Amino acid sequence: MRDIWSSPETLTFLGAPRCEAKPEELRKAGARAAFFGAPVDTQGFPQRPGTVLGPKALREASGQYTGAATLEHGIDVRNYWGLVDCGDAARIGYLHIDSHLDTAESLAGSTQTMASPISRVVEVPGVSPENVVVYGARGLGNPPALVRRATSLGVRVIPMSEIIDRGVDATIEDALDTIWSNTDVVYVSLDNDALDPSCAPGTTAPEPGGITAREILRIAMAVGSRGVAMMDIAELSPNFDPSAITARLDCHWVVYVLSAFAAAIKAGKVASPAGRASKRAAAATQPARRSR
Ligand SMILES: [Mn+2]
Repeated sequence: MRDIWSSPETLTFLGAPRCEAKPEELRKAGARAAFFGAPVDTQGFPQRPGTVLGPKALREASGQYTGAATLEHGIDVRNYWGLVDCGDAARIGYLHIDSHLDTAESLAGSTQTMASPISRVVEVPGVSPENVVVYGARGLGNPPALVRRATSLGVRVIPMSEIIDRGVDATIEDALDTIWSNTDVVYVSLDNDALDPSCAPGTTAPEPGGITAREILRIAMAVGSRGVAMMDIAELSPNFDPSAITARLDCHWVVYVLSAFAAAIKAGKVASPAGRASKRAAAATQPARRSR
């Protein structure tokens, strides 16, 4: 049976040569026009999904013509415009480690608030709610309206209660499977209030009953072993932590993620994010000169 849902990797729009979507590459190719796919279904019309297949459909349809010149003008637009095909925009997975759902549409009239990251991230082109996970939600900071909104947005919530029941290893693997499902890259955000205040008191809204220091290092290794394109750390407030253990734990988070990522690249389990990183990655796996 013919596979109508996918097209060969080699199929490009109007048979145009492939080109990376970078200004220097486009200049080098002499391109004055480029085809660039954005295979996403937005949440604006959830009853009729399908636009995720649009770029492939255009490439397939264009392959049914022998040329690219109209009867009226007789100009081959591929040659005239130096047309190239830049492939598709990356689909992005997003892991949000936080005691808060952060699904508020707006706060006090503003849509860009500390309680709205999930509402905003699902609006980013290339991000589908089915690749968004909130991990570690708990406590009194999640009113029913925000719980309902998490459901209506279609993001996956793995609450702290589930992490306690099923364990860190099983739940973080589920989270990673979800954010990595048909995506090219992932973004991981760690809010310090996901952590238990006993190990991370230096944060704006400490909530009891959170992820322990041991558990977050375990999570870091799981995250790193799959690779990560972007990371951030939110809500680090050193003024609430005279012992400075929160910042030290955050340092560990970054180093453990990058270390597990480097080990996975070295073992051939994941691809290096860029060829130029290979030498640096190899250098970074040399034994550390000093430790404490
Ligand atoms: Mn939070």
